[in-house]
Amino acid sequence: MKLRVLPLAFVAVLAWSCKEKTAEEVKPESIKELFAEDFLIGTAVNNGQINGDASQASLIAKEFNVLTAENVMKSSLIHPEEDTYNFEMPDKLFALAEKNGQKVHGHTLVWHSQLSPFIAAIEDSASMAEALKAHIEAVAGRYKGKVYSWDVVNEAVEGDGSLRQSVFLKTMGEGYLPWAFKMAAEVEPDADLYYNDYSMTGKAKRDGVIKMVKKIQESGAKIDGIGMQGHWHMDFPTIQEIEESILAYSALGLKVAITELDIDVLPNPQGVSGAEISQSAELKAELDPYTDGLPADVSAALAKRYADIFALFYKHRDKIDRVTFWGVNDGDSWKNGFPVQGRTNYPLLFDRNNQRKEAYDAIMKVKDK
Ligand code: 9MR
Repeated sequence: MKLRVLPLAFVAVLAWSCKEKTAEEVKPESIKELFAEDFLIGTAVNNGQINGDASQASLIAKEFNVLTAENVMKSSLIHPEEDTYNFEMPDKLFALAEKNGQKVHGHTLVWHSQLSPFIAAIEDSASMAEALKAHIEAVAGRYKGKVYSWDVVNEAVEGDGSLRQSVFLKTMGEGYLPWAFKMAAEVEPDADLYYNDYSMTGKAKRDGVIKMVKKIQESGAKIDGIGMQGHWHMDFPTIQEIEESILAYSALGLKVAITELDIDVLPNPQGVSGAEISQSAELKAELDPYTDGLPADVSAALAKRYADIFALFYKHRDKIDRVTFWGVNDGDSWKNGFPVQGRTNYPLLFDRNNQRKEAYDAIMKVKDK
């Protein structure tokens, strides 16, 4: 009797341990692996990270498969004067991405903010076209064949759906929009070309963006995608508003990317939403409640919010090409300074010591359901 039981128990243990091993082997070990078949997972990188800051280098390589320069490819930095280009940091970004086997998303070619002062001062259409052409040729041209996708135009639509009264609109009229996409496609025909903006879930703005994009499409210009900056909050936009927007943009026949994702956990000063950098509010204690750490209930609520959002992204994985976080850890985030300077915010997946947060673990379970 004893002789029969022993081998059976041994076989059972062996079978169990083999099964465990197989399950472990296929278990994704990073967020980019989890969604490898679904969409790219990206992050914005700052100067320290581009320079290879050792405290985050392996995390960035492990978790993300596409990088965006948080600042160094914006015109005031990469092209501060008419005949001056600063390619040192962007070149380093491309080298880092190559070393890590990551793609690069280019941000951004035509944007009213962080705009080179000499372009901001232009007053006539011909000079503006000439300056933007030179800018696009130099910047997109330098990285031709190395960029996965470009934000060609950034933040050209207001909350009410009207076109922003930017220096581009004032000098060139609304024709600057299709013109910019045509110019980008001439210089870099192989990258996906995006229109990127914040507050993309508001009805009026969404309608305005769709109207504008249709005109770009009707002009024959190449446009491949819509970037929805995800500078969102705990209770808005709703999952339904995000879903309706993904569907509406996708219905244009374009890819959708969730760009610049972060979830603000702090009280929102009245009248501020989106990422209108010109807005600001005064620092008051009640607007900065978590200076000593994120309370457990808020951490759990943030984890649920991220899980709900990623469940939606996963549901629409056939429409979504990329999800990019706007920063790696909470300490890096621009949200510590906007719209109130000097707050302690917790919008990302890694804490100030680069440790995974509850929100990270919640996202890693999204596909189990
Ligand atoms: O995160 C960026 C921050 O470091 C800069 O100070 C800021 C200046 O405008 O730009 C931030 O990134 C913005 C992005 O380029 C475009 N969408 C809104 C983002 C947050 O302001």
